[in-house]
Amino acid sequence: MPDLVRTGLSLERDLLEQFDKTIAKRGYNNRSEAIRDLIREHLISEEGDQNRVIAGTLTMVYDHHQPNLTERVVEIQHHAHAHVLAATHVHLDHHNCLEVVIMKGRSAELRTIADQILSLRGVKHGKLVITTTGKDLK
Ligand code: NI
Repeated sequence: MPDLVRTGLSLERDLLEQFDKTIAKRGYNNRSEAIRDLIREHLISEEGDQNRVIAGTLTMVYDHHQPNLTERVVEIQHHAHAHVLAATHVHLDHHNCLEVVIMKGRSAELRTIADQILSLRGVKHGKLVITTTGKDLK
């Protein structure tokens, strides 16, 4: 029997209702197992050789009316100019921007850049997708 720990979390009612609906569709019988799977997925995505040179795309949606946010996003990318190959920005509507930043560098470095941006207030969603540079694949 694994050593189980009970924990609690606070979140918006709407968010929890949406979560319950989506996990029911995917066949989960209970919320705990769905959250355990999310945690495992997160842990796997954090694994790997931190020194391996990878390519990655950071996709994010943010509200450009959030004070200083656009400036901070640009500043972080300038600071990381050696790793940022390109960035594309589209205006989704009056408030929301979608930006994709294409990067290449050591795994740990790209994660740091992504975390700096994703943790900014006003960034609504974002994800770093890591892929190979292709050199190690035939
Ligand atoms: Ni925009």
